[in-house]
Amino acid sequence: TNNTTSASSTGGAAKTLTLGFSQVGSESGWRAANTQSVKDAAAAAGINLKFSDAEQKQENQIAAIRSYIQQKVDVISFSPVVVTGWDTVLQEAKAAKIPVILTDRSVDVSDPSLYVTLIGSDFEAEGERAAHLMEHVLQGHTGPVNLAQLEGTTGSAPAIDRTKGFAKVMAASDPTWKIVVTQTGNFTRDGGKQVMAAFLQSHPEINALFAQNDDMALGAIQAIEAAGKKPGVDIKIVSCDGVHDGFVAMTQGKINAIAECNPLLGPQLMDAAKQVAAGKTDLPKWIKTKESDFTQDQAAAALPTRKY
Ligand code: GYE
Repeated sequence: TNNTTSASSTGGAAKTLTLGFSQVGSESGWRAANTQSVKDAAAAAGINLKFSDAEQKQENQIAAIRSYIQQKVDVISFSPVVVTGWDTVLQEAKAAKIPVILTDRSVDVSDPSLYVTLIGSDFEAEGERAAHLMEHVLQGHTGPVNLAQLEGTTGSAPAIDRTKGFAKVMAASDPTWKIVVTQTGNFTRDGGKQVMAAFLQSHPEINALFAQNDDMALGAIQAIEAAGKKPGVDIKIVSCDGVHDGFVAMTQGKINAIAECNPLLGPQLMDAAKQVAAGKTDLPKWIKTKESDFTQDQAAAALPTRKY
């Protein structure tokens, strides 16, 4: 019989799936929670995870993906730092017959078959939700609203789409409300602090801030306090994410509202990786994350149950 020859490949436990994951970096609390979720979910699913941190640099992500191709991993996943510039390396993965799953951020590619699915949030909707939260926070306000905006990493899907969603709602809002200054803070606390300090110098009339993530809001709060103003009072603040420190700032009255963006994508990624490795090709092209809005009055009650 040929039992002996087939025993090594078909007998015993199923082959362990190897997933190569290229993370954006470690720029924010959101990212830290996302990384932890991916690592925990891989361990729980019995998936062999190869993990690398690209330090917010596209060339590092491309190098990591190429190395996963060389190592012949079963599935590649990455959270693309920016939307453009992926065609070549994704064609290489396709030629090597290694399926690619995007998490968190989308790409702009000419051939959609270069990735199986995107697991992540609707960032344009988050920008719209943030703008509606700003309207809520400014209810009853009289006089002009001079908004500052701290954008995320230039060219990244969340920065592009949150800017778009926020602007769309603002355009239909009170015509005296204006975005007077907008610049990237690269999704970091330090970036938020430095850029906000410069904004306060050049535009002392600012009385509202949309920070595209909590970390930039937290950095901006330091700059606002250093300038002798009260965050959440003199300058109303709305941000995205809903990480622990963002919630704490809400309970302190320093952030007025947060449009949540859920980083706990690990379990869905492991599920999708298993399906794809088993040959399933018809996953939904976009597996959308569910999330909520939070205002100051809800923060204290919600804080103990927050998972990140
Ligand atoms: O909002 C920010 C992080 O891509 C949704 O990246 C993610 C964003 C998140 O640095 O905090």
